[in-house]
Amino acid sequence: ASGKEKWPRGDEATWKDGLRSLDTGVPSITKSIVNHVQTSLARQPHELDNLGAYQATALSVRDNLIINWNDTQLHYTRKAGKRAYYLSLEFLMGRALDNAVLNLGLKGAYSEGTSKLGFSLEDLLDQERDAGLGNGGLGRLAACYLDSSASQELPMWGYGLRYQYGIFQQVISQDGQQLEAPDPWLQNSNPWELPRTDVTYEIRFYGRAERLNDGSGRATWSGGQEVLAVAYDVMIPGCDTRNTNNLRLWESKPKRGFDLNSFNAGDYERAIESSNSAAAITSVLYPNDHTTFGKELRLKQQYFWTAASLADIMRRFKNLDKDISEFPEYVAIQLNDTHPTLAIPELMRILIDEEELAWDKAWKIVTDTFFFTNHTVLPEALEKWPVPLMEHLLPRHMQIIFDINLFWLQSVERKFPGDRDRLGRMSLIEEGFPQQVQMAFLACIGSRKINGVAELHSELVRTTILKDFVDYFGVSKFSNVTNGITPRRWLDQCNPGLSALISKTLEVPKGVWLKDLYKLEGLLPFAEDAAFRAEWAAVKQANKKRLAAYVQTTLGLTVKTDAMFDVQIKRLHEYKRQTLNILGVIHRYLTLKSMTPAERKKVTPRNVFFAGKAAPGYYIAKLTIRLIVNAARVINSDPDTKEYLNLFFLPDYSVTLAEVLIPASDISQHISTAGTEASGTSNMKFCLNGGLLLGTVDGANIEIAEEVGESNVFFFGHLTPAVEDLRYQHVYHPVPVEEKSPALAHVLNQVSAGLFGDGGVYEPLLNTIRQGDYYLLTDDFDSYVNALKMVDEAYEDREEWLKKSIRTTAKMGKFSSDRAIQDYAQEYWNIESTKVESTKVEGAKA
Ligand code: T68
Repeated sequence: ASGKEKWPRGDEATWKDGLRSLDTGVPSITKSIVNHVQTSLARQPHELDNLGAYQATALSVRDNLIINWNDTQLHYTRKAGKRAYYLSLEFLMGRALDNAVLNLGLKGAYSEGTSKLGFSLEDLLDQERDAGLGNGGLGRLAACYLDSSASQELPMWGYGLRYQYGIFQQVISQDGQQLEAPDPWLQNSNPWELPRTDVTYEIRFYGRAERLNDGSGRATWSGGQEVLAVAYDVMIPGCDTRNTNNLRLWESKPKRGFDLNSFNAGDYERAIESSNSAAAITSVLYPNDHTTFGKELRLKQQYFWTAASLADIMRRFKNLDKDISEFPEYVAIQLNDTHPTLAIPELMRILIDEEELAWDKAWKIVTDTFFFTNHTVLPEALEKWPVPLMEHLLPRHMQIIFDINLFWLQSVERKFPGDRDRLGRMSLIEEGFPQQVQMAFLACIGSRKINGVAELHSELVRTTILKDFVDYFGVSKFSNVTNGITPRRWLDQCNPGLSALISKTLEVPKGVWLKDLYKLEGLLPFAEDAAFRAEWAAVKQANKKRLAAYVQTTLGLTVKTDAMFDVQIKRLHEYKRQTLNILGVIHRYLTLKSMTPAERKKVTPRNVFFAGKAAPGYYIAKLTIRLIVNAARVINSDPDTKEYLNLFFLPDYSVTLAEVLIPASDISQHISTAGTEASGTSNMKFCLNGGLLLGTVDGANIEIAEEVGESNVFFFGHLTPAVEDLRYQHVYHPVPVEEKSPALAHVLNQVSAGLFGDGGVYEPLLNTIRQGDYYLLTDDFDSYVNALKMVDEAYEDREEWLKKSIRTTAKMGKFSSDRAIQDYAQEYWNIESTKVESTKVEGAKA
């Protein structure tokens, strides 16, 4: 920072004297906390509770973040280099305080400071509500990438929506059913955001689009509804650096508080209606993953957010005073799935209608700017929007999409003359009643590169959903970036015991290995060291006790901590096959029941944990939860078996709950039907924490096995190439479950017969297996049960198991999101790291 800016007014020395520097020492930290109690919160010290103390502490930490954030933004502006923007409808951030003090390197100081004031920092951390602005993997991936972008000192911003209500809270009813309650996460005010009431944009919906018909291709768009987008900035601190990136979230507001015309006419209802509908746009996160619903409000969210973000990006670019043709040299935009695809026609609209560029010039800029990540090949998850809906809501964009499609099909025709089938398959507009816009196709042709999120998945993208597009563009446009996770939250923060043991063993400060995760390989030789294995085991044991304490307080159930901890936590979905797991548990229960007491004594005791939410309208997924909960009641209270098998469904899964579950696991399950889970990211989190993996040959499981060695993972089930044929057989040559897997048939019959209460309740779930069996449970059940047996046997050899656990952690370097974000930065965005120097704020007191 060269400090060339002029001081706008007044006495420079007085200004500089007033500037604050970071609070890093305990005395300045306590002083700042007390200040916030007194002024920001207007509370009396003697009546301060944990919540108040959390808020004051958070505000104090925030002051530090703002200083770094401000310097970072100034630094990026002065650099005037290329920036990347990550557009995601979901950012599943979880809690911020622990992450912030750890990344700032101030956890010790804050802990000492709060304890001087009579509060334990750990209690205060527990006061924070999760920012649950996402459904699952896709949203959490975006959050990990933010952490890595700041830690890697990359000039990247996130853009998303500031939902009033995040992912719903899950409540389990008496009879085991999921109920949903709203998540008013902003209720106690949110110290981690900065409202920027000065950063606003007007966003239009509906109205009329009229082509000028002057040969320019331009059009005007007018009338309709206009709403206001207001920016809220969330500071993203990097680890062991001052670089603090920005996550900008948009809130919708009515442009005017009241529609005065209606108000004057006495129509009060209508007057507030316009303000209601504007506020509704960002009121709630859609809780459906892997399905599309075609709801108008969802499309409104998508346009509102992409239009506000692009307007903001364009304004920042214009400040650089460059020719518009240079836009892609200063801006890279990553589309997180197809949700932000409207950014493509929106940028075309800006370039053509506002900047008055010719079509080809505009299209070149667009296709040099965008990059697109696909997260699923499941057909029901591929976004399509009805043409009539889009025409109504976004008339100008629909025109532009038709124009894009016209030019596109013309060029396909030139490349493959006379191939009518191909033209039909590749059209952006799918024929039907109504016609629909295929968003993945639009994202594909409007982007410079397309990637999947693990090797197998990227290959499936190339050979299935986008095969024709690979034929057209050539394969180099389609590549892979295997997902990653941030080792800050997913090791150092959630498992401080293991983090400390690793630092001690590697003899390097954690700031070093946390930012170069391949350093974990240094643990490999220690797998052979019995004393080290004992320390490793002690950390795992402490984490199991922490989870057991959590279950005791929340569910009132006692967890035996000397048993194996077997965990499956993720969104409930048929393709993820929680049903396979629960049927496996029931099989184990029935087997135990059939044993003599002496035989049972040889069985490895096991605790099975489930957690996860089902989309509110997903009936079969909800039935699976009900079966798990009701099976748990029966199994946990059976005196014959309760020494050997216990089952827990932990309600209201969240990032924060994952932070307790993951470090405690001995084995975790990632058992999707082969070819259906694009990557999975919790598999990486478990392995990083020394949990072993039981899984199918799918997604990133494959690459984890490549890294840690197949002898350290438990694989089972059919492989991807077999899936299509097996599905065909289920439909055209069905074989009864009794013949294919007598063991499974027995389990299904016991559930039907009412082992866990009225069997009729579960018939629809059981019938998905008996008929059609799209996710191939019958085909994989026996091999699954066999794999579980292998896990039992391996667990019995205590020392060998610990070696596997250590080797697994040691080989997780590849799965740091730092590696992934550098892949994007170098291979896609062409942006460079730029460090904010550790100088104090210019002129500020030391
Ligand atoms: C997940 N996708 C993939 N989608 O399922 C998972 N979808 O394999 C992968 O590891 C992860 O993305 C990160 O790449 C999702 O999480 C959604 O949540 C979602 C939400 C709305 C609409 C569609």
